[in-house]
Amino acid sequence: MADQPERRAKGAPVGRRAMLGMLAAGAAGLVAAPSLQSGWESFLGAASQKDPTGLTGLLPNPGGFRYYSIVGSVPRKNDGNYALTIGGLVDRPKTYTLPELRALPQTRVIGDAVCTDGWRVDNAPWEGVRLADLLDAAGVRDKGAAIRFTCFDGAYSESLTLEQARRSDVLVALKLQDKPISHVQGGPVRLYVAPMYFYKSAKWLSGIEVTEQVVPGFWEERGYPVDGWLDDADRTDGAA
Ligand SMILES: Nc1nc2c(c(=O)[nH]1)N[C@H]1C(S)=C(S)[C@@H](COP(=O)(O)O)O[C@H]1N2
Ligand SMILES: [Mo]
Repeated sequence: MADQPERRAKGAPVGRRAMLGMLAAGAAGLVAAPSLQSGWESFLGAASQKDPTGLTGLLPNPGGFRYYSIVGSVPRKNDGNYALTIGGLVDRPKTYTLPELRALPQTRVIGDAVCTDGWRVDNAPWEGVRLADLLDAAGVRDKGAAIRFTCFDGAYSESLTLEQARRSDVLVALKLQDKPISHVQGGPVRLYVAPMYFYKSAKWLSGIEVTEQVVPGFWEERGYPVDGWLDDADRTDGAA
Protein backbone atom coordinates (compact mmCIF):
# COMPACT_ATOMS: atom_id res chain seq x y z
CA MET A 1 0.00 0.00 0.00
CA ALA A 2 2.73 2.43 0.96
CA ASP A 3 4.41 2.13 -2.40
CA GLN A 4 1.34 2.59 -4.52
CA PRO A 5 1.57 5.54 -6.85
CA GLU A 6 -0.89 8.23 -5.99
CA ARG A 7 -1.88 8.85 -9.55
CA ARG A 8 -2.87 5.94 -11.68
CA ALA A 9 -2.60 5.46 -15.40
CA LYS A 10 -0.43 8.46 -16.01
CA GLY A 11 2.49 8.72 -18.32
CA ALA A 12 5.13 10.44 -16.25
CA PRO A 13 3.91 11.08 -12.75
CA VAL A 14 5.84 13.49 -10.60
CA GLY A 15 7.20 11.46 -7.72
CA ARG A 16 6.00 12.38 -4.29
CA ARG A 17 9.61 12.80 -3.26
CA ALA A 18 10.23 15.32 -6.00
CA MET A 19 7.05 17.10 -5.01
CA LEU A 20 8.25 17.43 -1.47
CA GLY A 21 11.25 19.27 -2.76
CA MET A 22 8.97 21.60 -4.67
CA LEU A 23 6.75 22.04 -1.68
CA ALA A 24 9.77 22.97 0.39
CA ALA A 25 10.77 25.43 -2.30
CA GLY A 26 7.46 27.19 -1.83
CA ALA A 27 5.47 29.04 -4.46
CA ALA A 28 8.33 29.23 -6.92
CA GLY A 29 8.64 25.47 -6.75
CA LEU A 30 4.98 25.07 -7.53
CA VAL A 31 5.23 27.30 -10.53
CA ALA A 32 8.19 25.26 -11.71
CA ALA A 33 6.37 21.97 -11.28
CA PRO A 34 6.32 19.94 -14.46
CA SER A 35 3.09 20.48 -16.30
CA LEU A 36 0.63 17.62 -16.23
CA GLN A 37 1.12 16.94 -19.88
CA SER A 38 -0.76 13.69 -20.01
CA GLY A 39 -3.68 15.26 -18.23
CA TRP A 40 -7.19 14.02 -17.88
CA GLU A 41 -7.71 13.14 -21.54
CA SER A 42 -4.80 10.78 -21.60
CA PHE A 43 -5.86 9.45 -18.24
CA LEU A 44 -9.11 8.56 -19.93
CA GLY A 45 -7.40 6.87 -22.80
CA ALA A 46 -5.21 4.77 -20.57
CA ALA A 47 -7.86 4.28 -17.95
CA SER A 48 -10.42 2.91 -20.32
CA GLN A 49 -7.98 0.10 -21.01
CA LYS A 50 -6.74 -0.73 -17.60
CA ASP A 51 -8.28 1.42 -14.89
CA PRO A 52 -9.30 -1.05 -12.20
CA THR A 53 -11.53 1.43 -10.46
CA GLY A 54 -14.42 1.51 -12.86
CA LEU A 55 -14.66 5.22 -12.22
CA THR A 56 -14.28 6.28 -15.80
CA GLY A 57 -18.04 6.26 -16.24
CA LEU A 58 -18.27 9.55 -14.42
CA LEU A 59 -16.31 11.61 -16.87
CA PRO A 60 -15.62 14.18 -18.14
CA ASN A 61 -13.14 15.99 -15.96
CA PRO A 62 -15.11 17.78 -13.27
CA GLY A 63 -14.04 21.37 -13.67
CA GLY A 64 -10.27 21.05 -13.61
CA PHE A 65 -9.88 18.61 -10.74
CA ARG A 66 -7.63 15.58 -11.15
CA TYR A 67 -8.72 12.27 -9.76
CA TYR A 68 -6.70 11.03 -6.81
CA SER A 69 -6.99 7.88 -4.76
CA ILE A 70 -4.37 5.89 -2.95
CA VAL A 71 -6.42 2.74 -3.48
CA GLY A 72 -7.70 1.21 -6.71
CA SER A 73 -11.31 0.83 -5.80
CA VAL A 74 -13.56 2.63 -3.36
CA PRO A 75 -17.05 1.45 -2.40
CA ARG A 76 -19.93 3.71 -3.36
CA LYS A 77 -22.00 5.17 -0.56
CA ASN A 78 -25.41 6.78 -0.71
CA ASP A 79 -28.36 7.83 1.45
CA GLY A 80 -28.93 4.23 2.42
CA ASN A 81 -25.48 3.16 3.54
CA TYR A 82 -23.38 6.25 4.23
CA ALA A 83 -22.42 6.91 7.86
CA LEU A 84 -20.17 9.47 9.53
CA THR A 85 -19.06 8.65 13.05
CA ILE A 86 -17.83 11.25 15.52
CA GLY A 87 -16.09 9.80 18.52
CA GLY A 88 -12.95 9.77 20.60
CA LEU A 89 -12.63 12.41 23.32
CA VAL A 90 -16.21 13.68 23.15
CA ASP A 91 -19.14 13.57 25.55
CA ARG A 92 -21.74 12.63 22.94
CA PRO A 93 -20.40 10.31 20.23
CA LYS A 94 -22.74 10.13 17.27
CA THR A 95 -23.16 8.54 13.89
CA TYR A 96 -24.78 10.74 11.24
CA THR A 97 -26.60 9.53 8.15
CA LEU A 98 -26.48 11.53 4.95
CA PRO A 99 -30.03 12.89 5.36
CA GLU A 100 -29.13 13.95 8.90
CA LEU A 101 -26.10 15.87 7.65
CA ARG A 102 -28.20 17.54 4.97
CA ALA A 103 -30.73 18.64 7.58
CA LEU A 104 -28.10 20.59 9.54
CA PRO A 105 -27.32 24.25 8.75
CA GLN A 106 -25.24 24.42 5.57
CA THR A 107 -22.35 26.82 5.05
CA ARG A 108 -20.97 27.94 1.71
CA VAL A 109 -17.25 28.51 1.35
CA ILE A 110 -15.74 29.75 -1.88
CA GLY A 111 -12.18 28.58 -1.94
CA ASP A 112 -9.24 27.14 -3.82
CA ALA A 113 -8.09 23.58 -4.22
CA VAL A 114 -4.31 23.51 -4.52
CA CYS A 115 -2.56 20.19 -5.01
CA THR A 116 1.15 19.94 -4.27
CA ASP A 117 1.54 18.43 -7.74
CA GLY A 118 1.17 21.87 -9.27
CA TRP A 119 -2.46 22.11 -10.38
CA ARG A 120 -5.18 24.15 -8.76
CA VAL A 121 -8.85 24.97 -9.08
CA ASP A 122 -9.67 28.43 -7.77
CA ASN A 123 -12.87 29.91 -6.41
CA ALA A 124 -14.98 26.81 -6.32
CA PRO A 125 -18.10 26.93 -4.15
CA TRP A 126 -18.16 24.22 -1.50
CA GLU A 127 -21.12 23.60 0.78
CA GLY A 128 -21.69 21.54 3.85
CA VAL A 129 -21.73 21.44 7.61
CA ARG A 130 -19.10 23.33 9.52
CA LEU A 131 -16.85 20.86 11.27
CA ALA A 132 -16.99 23.22 14.26
CA ASP A 133 -20.74 22.66 14.52
CA LEU A 134 -20.34 18.88 14.60
CA LEU A 135 -17.62 19.19 17.23
CA ASP A 136 -19.78 21.46 19.36
CA ALA A 137 -22.67 19.03 19.11
CA ALA A 138 -20.40 16.18 20.19
CA GLY A 139 -18.91 18.14 23.09
CA VAL A 140 -15.11 17.98 22.89
CA ARG A 141 -13.60 16.99 26.22
CA ASP A 142 -10.88 19.05 27.87
CA LYS A 143 -8.16 16.64 26.83
CA GLY A 144 -9.19 16.75 23.16
CA ALA A 145 -6.70 18.81 21.15
CA ALA A 146 -6.65 17.31 17.66
CA ILE A 147 -8.78 15.49 15.11
CA ARG A 148 -8.06 12.35 13.19
CA PHE A 149 -10.08 11.81 10.01
CA THR A 150 -10.62 8.40 8.45
CA CYS A 151 -12.14 7.40 5.15
CA PHE A 152 -14.28 4.58 3.80
CA ASP A 153 -11.67 3.85 1.16
CA GLY A 154 -10.11 2.01 4.08
CA ALA A 155 -6.70 3.63 3.76
CA TYR A 156 -6.51 7.42 3.73
CA SER A 157 -6.36 9.49 6.88
CA GLU A 158 -5.79 13.12 7.78
CA SER A 159 -5.36 15.32 10.81
CA LEU A 160 -5.99 18.82 12.09
CA THR A 161 -5.40 20.51 15.40
CA LEU A 162 -8.61 21.32 17.24
CA GLU A 163 -7.99 25.01 16.64
CA GLN A 164 -7.66 24.45 12.88
CA ALA A 165 -10.72 22.19 12.88
CA ARG A 166 -12.83 24.92 14.46
CA ARG A 167 -12.16 27.41 11.68
CA SER A 168 -15.17 28.74 9.84
CA ASP A 169 -13.74 27.64 6.47
CA VAL A 170 -13.36 23.97 7.33
CA LEU A 171 -16.34 21.98 6.09
CA VAL A 172 -17.71 18.49 6.15
CA ALA A 173 -18.67 19.09 2.55
CA LEU A 174 -21.72 17.69 0.79
CA LYS A 175 -21.74 19.86 -2.33
CA LEU A 176 -19.23 21.20 -4.79
CA GLN A 177 -20.18 23.65 -7.51
CA ASP A 178 -23.81 23.42 -6.39
CA LYS A 179 -24.08 19.68 -6.93
CA PRO A 180 -23.77 16.75 -4.56
CA ILE A 181 -20.12 15.74 -4.42
CA SER A 182 -19.64 12.88 -6.86
CA HIS A 183 -18.07 9.58 -5.99
CA VAL A 184 -14.84 10.39 -7.86
CA GLN A 185 -14.54 13.65 -5.98
CA GLY A 186 -14.80 11.93 -2.63
CA GLY A 187 -18.57 12.00 -2.18
CA PRO A 188 -21.03 11.76 -0.78
CA VAL A 189 -19.07 13.50 1.99
CA ARG A 190 -15.52 14.80 2.05
CA LEU A 191 -13.56 17.22 4.12
CA TYR A 192 -12.78 20.66 2.69
CA VAL A 193 -10.01 22.56 4.45
CA ALA A 194 -9.98 25.83 2.51
CA PRO A 195 -6.74 27.36 3.86
CA MET A 196 -4.58 24.28 3.34
CA TYR A 197 -3.17 22.18 0.53
CA PHE A 198 -5.77 19.89 -0.95
CA TYR A 199 -4.24 16.72 0.52
CA LYS A 200 -5.75 17.84 3.84
CA SER A 201 -9.24 17.57 2.31
CA ALA A 202 -9.88 13.88 2.88
CA LYS A 203 -12.23 12.27 0.38
CA TRP A 204 -14.84 9.64 1.31
CA LEU A 205 -14.94 10.85 4.90
CA SER A 206 -16.32 8.33 7.40
CA GLY A 207 -14.70 9.02 10.74
CA ILE A 208 -13.94 12.06 12.90
CA GLU A 209 -12.09 11.14 16.07
CA VAL A 210 -11.05 13.66 18.69
CA THR A 211 -7.58 12.80 19.97
CA GLU A 212 -5.16 14.16 22.53
CA GLN A 213 -2.43 14.80 19.97
CA VAL A 214 -2.16 15.13 16.24
CA VAL A 215 -1.86 11.74 14.57
CA PRO A 216 -0.13 12.34 11.22
CA GLY A 217 -2.23 11.35 8.21
CA PHE A 218 -1.39 9.10 5.27
CA TRP A 219 0.81 11.52 3.34
CA GLU A 220 2.06 13.14 6.52
CA GLU A 221 3.53 9.80 7.60
CA ARG A 222 5.32 9.90 4.26
CA GLY A 223 6.91 13.30 4.68
CA TYR A 224 4.19 15.87 4.01
CA PRO A 225 3.89 18.73 6.51
CA VAL A 226 1.21 18.16 9.12
CA ASP A 227 0.45 21.87 8.88
CA GLY A 228 -0.53 22.15 5.24
CA TRP A 229 -1.12 25.91 5.12
CA LEU A 230 -1.28 27.54 1.74
CA ASP A 231 1.18 30.38 1.35
CA ASP A 232 -1.58 32.98 1.19
CA ALA A 233 -3.69 31.50 3.99
CA ASP A 234 -4.94 33.69 6.79
CA ARG A 235 -3.87 31.54 9.70
CA THR A 236 -6.00 33.44 12.16
CA ASP A 237 -9.34 32.71 10.49
CA GLY A 238 -10.28 36.36 10.37
CA ALA A 239 -13.66 35.45 8.89
CA ALA A 240 -14.78 33.50 11.95
N1 LIG B 1 -9.44 9.44 0.68
C1 LIG B 1 -8.56 10.19 -0.02
N2 LIG B 1 -8.61 11.53 0.11
C2 LIG B 1 -7.73 12.30 -0.57
C3 LIG B 1 -6.75 11.74 -1.41
C4 LIG B 1 -6.73 10.32 -1.55
O1 LIG B 1 -5.90 9.74 -2.28
N3 LIG B 1 -7.65 9.58 -0.84
N4 LIG B 1 -5.84 12.55 -2.07
C5 LIG B 1 -5.67 13.92 -1.58
C6 LIG B 1 -4.99 14.77 -2.54
S1 LIG B 1 -3.27 14.69 -2.59
C7 LIG B 1 -5.67 15.66 -3.32
S2 LIG B 1 -4.88 16.77 -4.34
C8 LIG B 1 -7.14 15.70 -3.32
C9 LIG B 1 -7.66 15.41 -4.72
O2 LIG B 1 -9.06 15.50 -4.76
P1 LIG B 1 -9.82 15.20 -6.14
O3 LIG B 1 -9.55 13.75 -6.48
O4 LIG B 1 -11.26 15.47 -5.86
O5 LIG B 1 -9.25 16.13 -7.18
O6 LIG B 1 -7.73 14.76 -2.43
C10 LIG B 1 -7.02 14.55 -1.23
N5 LIG B 1 -7.81 13.67 -0.41
MO1 LIG C 1 -2.69 16.45 -3.93
